[in-house]
Amino acid sequence: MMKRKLLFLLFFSISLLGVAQKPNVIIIYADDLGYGDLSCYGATKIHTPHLDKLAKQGIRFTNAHSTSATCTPSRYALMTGQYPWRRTGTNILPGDAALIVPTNKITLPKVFKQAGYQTAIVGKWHLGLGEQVEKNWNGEIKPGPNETGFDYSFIFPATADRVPSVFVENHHVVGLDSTDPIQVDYHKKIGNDPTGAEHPELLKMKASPNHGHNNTIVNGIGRIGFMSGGKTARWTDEEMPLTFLEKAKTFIDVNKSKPFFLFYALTEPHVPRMPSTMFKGKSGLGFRGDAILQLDWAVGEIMKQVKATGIEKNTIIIFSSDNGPVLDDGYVDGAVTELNGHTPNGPFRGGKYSALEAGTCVPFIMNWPGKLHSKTSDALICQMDLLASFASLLHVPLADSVATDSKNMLPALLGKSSTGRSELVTQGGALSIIKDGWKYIEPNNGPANTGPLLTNIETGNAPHTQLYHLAKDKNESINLSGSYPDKVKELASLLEKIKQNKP
Ligand code: NG6
Ligand code: CA
Repeated sequence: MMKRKLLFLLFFSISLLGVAQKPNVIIIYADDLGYGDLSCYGATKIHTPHLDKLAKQGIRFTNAHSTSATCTPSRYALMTGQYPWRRTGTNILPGDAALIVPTNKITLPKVFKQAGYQTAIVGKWHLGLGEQVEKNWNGEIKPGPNETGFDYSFIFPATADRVPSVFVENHHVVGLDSTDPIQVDYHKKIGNDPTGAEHPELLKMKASPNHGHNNTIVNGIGRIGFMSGGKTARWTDEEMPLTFLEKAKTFIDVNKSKPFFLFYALTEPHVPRMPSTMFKGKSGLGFRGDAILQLDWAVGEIMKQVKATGIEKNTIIIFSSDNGPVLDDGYVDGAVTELNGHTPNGPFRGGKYSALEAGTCVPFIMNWPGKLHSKTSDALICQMDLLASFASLLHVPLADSVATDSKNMLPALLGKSSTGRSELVTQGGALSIIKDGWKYIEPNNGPANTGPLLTNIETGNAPHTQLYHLAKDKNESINLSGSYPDKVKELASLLEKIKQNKP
């Protein structure tokens, strides 16, 4: 009898220990940060000491990708472990869109929940809210992040340049005065608020011509979409990083003795770039550079908080970006005129919106003090793989039919293997496939450039076949499709199979 009790106690304490040892996981996800935007990725005109430290202590990946060259599809894939282009309606969403993440399927935060974690998202969401476009912003707004796996959410609904320009905590707009209800419309003006088009003299930052961004003015900045009401709830852009940081730090502190997963989705350096006063003018590269310094500072503050709460050794911090860089994305903010030789693309061609490498090849840092050795890894990995990788780390079983595009890359993520995925499909306007250091871009009839009147980025679109030997030609400058017809055939047919879900 005694023996059985002792054995039970032993097992009980081992299992408790097991729980206590599960690492906390923080994913810090930048918005529109390019491969070349950090000094640890080769930037010389801008200095990002906190991210450099994070990278130096951990693994710096040089061949890590978002699935897509814009925000919504990349975030959809990160959440669901599925290629976003398998489903329609996963492109850049308006601010009033309905939720596009299924509530009845596995998601990245649900993997953590199944392993007993507390989960939270703080920051940008951009995956829709509610059952439909027409919704009451003044009541309970659901489903949203809380229905897709997050115990706690403090978000803004879409992008910083889209209305409604308010924070939503769990299911409610923060700081809303019920006598001044919010209304949102993406087709026509609503209420009496001035718009950027009618009253450009009221703007503190001009909208670029041709882009739009001239609907309702919030905090002196013209937005995409119209809103009325909610005056007390509207955000001040300059305060946004501090607000998100405070929420993230509090979540870490409150949950320091449990395993937790925090998705800290920064707004920088997405437009409108309106940094806090302490960063305005600091980079010498205009507000885009200042926003990058601000982002680096926030990462440093999170590292400090992790240390201060005594959980540094047991906390994984992952840093990445949802898509590549863009300079003029809608506002006259100095990003183009004050670039000063900075190269957000790093060694790549293209950028945000592009099928070329700068669209999806982004910084990716994995930090786990005490567990990982300082290393640079060329393994081909994708953010979408985090779902299967953490399921493996935490022994959460995944049925064969779920999150099928997510691959377990744990050995690569932990630096135990330099081998990554056998292939990856990336999405700009066109789809591409990368395999064994080669890249094939599907022929398509889209424009070759987004145009000098807009973002002025090479899209990678071409009506003919493109094949690049990325391993030797990161810049995708020599199209080898004529010389390697067999390679073209192999990659085109593999892409077709993956599209039909039969890899
Ligand atoms: C584009 C917007 C751009 C930005 C982007 C979304 C125009 C002309 N441009 O449509 O400013 O909001 O959508 O960016 O409207 S993302 O990073 O969230 O994908
Ligand atoms: Ca983005």
